[in-house]
Amino acid sequence: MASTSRASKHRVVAHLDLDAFYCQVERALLPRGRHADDAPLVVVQYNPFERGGVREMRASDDRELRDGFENHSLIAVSYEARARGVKRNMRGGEAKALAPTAVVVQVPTRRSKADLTTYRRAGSAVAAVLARGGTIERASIDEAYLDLTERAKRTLRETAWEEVLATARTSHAAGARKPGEDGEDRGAFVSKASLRAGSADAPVVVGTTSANAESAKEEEDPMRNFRPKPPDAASVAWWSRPEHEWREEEKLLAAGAYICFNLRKACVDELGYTLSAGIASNKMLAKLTSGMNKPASQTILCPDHTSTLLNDLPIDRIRGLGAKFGRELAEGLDVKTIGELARTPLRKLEEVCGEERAQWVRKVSLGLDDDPVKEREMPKSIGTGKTFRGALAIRTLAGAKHWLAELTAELNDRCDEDEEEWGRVPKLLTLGLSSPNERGTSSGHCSRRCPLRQGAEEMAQDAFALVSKWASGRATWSITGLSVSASNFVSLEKDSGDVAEMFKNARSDARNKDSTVAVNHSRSATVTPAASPIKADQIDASVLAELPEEIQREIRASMGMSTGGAAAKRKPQANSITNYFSKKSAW
Ligand code: TTP
Ligand code: CA
Ligand code: CA
Repeated sequence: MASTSRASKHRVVAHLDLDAFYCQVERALLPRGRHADDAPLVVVQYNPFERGGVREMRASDDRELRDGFENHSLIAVSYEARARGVKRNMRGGEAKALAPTAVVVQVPTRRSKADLTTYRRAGSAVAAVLARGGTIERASIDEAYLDLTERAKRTLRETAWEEVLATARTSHAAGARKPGEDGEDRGAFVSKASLRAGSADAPVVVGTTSANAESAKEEEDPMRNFRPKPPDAASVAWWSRPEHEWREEEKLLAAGAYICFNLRKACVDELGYTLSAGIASNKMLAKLTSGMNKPASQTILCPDHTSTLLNDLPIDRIRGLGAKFGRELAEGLDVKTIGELARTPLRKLEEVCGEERAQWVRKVSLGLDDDPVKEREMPKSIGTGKTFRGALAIRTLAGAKHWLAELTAELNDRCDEDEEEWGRVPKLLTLGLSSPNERGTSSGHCSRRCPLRQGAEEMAQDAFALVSKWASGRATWSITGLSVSASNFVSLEKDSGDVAEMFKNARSDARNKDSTVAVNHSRSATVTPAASPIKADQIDASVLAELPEEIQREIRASMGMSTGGAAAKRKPQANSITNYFSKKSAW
């Protein structure tokens, strides 16, 4: 059927982003009743210059600061605080001057740095709810893309159009114009203010002082630009078209808006968090629209409105055109907007940025983006390393001990993050060591491994034992590179639904207990005791294949496994001590 095959290439992609994320998490952790629910709230960074070192504040501690916050910089600002002119990157003192009733909460700290575990866990709980909608690609600690195409098709088959429409029409329609309205008005939809509305970095639209903040008058309500607004007249007109005027792709997007609304509602009902969303035909456009009507609102962008939206859009609003490259383009071509970029002849684009990039820029300027929404892959190993060249080479066991403590502390943090995201724990600790004295290897690199015991200190002890043993066999030695990695992951057998459950428990416990208890508990239940040897069936062939050949041989030999085979023959990744291990992007 022609219409089905045409419809099948249309995608429905949503981008969802939590509103004032850290603030929402912190508000939920504050004792109920201590402050009004709508009190302005800001989250501040710890003070790195604090005399006597960074104050340790665990997630479960009362982290509300009543004084001494003047120089702490703001990393998250609630919408109530934004309404009073408070912006991200201000200092705590400035925030209090603008909003004297603001609640100031400090980010949790651990080992002299910010501990984002609580926020990550909240982000995972939200992602677990959103994943009910379709393929999810988490894009940062508080945002994700969803491919809603299949779900939208099913919705249109199974749900009455009136029902879909009744919910979907609560969304703003970006770039829509009222019938008869000419193009001159379109700037209203693409101005910096409308795109950035609600952004913590944005210039604040309404100025108000604490003196008139109490005013009951509607127009002096500082929150009036920061509360969810009903869609404007142009949006309403667009949604009100009779059904026969709707094209298939528009209906699909409307179904996407219906699904997205319900997912956002589930996040509010089940977890208490609000998100804003953009629904469009690709990731780039969805991301662009999700921030247009923050907070707690969603915006749909249909194909007919895309060029209107992009026409006056400053170049730097598009992902990939924000930094140096965008500036080079703007200067080289003397253009300011995406519309101007779209009208630049391809040849001119190629002169400024080369053929390949010109193609990309052309597509982007037309609102095209075929990047699929893809679930992030689980890394096969997590590792970290450091080189010590020339005079920096390590020549004493004390030196090795110091650096191993640093490396294993980082490795442990990353294992914790990995556990939260993927619900698994590593079983194999591999030490990588480079030494000019190391004979028998072409690269001067050798590896040692042992069963992995959870915990930074345990890992440091075990890695140090491996280095000590290596050094004890040599009269003189020096180490020019050290790395530690964790691999051979074993699932904790927690499905994604449980993440939300686990987080709810952690939240209710958080006030009097360390909120990591839930995770540690489930972890200890499945961890192999440190002393138990690694058995052949505990090693995943694909993990083994990722390790350097020397380590593969060693592991196989120690477990009596046969050497060779397809996995063993596969070329390992670059053997450099620092970039060998698959890096995991933090989010
Ligand atoms: P954002 O999504 O950029 O901002 P936000 O969620 O606070 O507000 P908005 O409603 O405008 O989306 O960032 C998510 C969290 O990441 C934020 O709550 C705090 C943290 N963050 C920082 O710590 N430093 C930063 O520079 C930024 C941008 C965010
Ligand atoms: Ca956000
Ligand atoms: Ca974000």
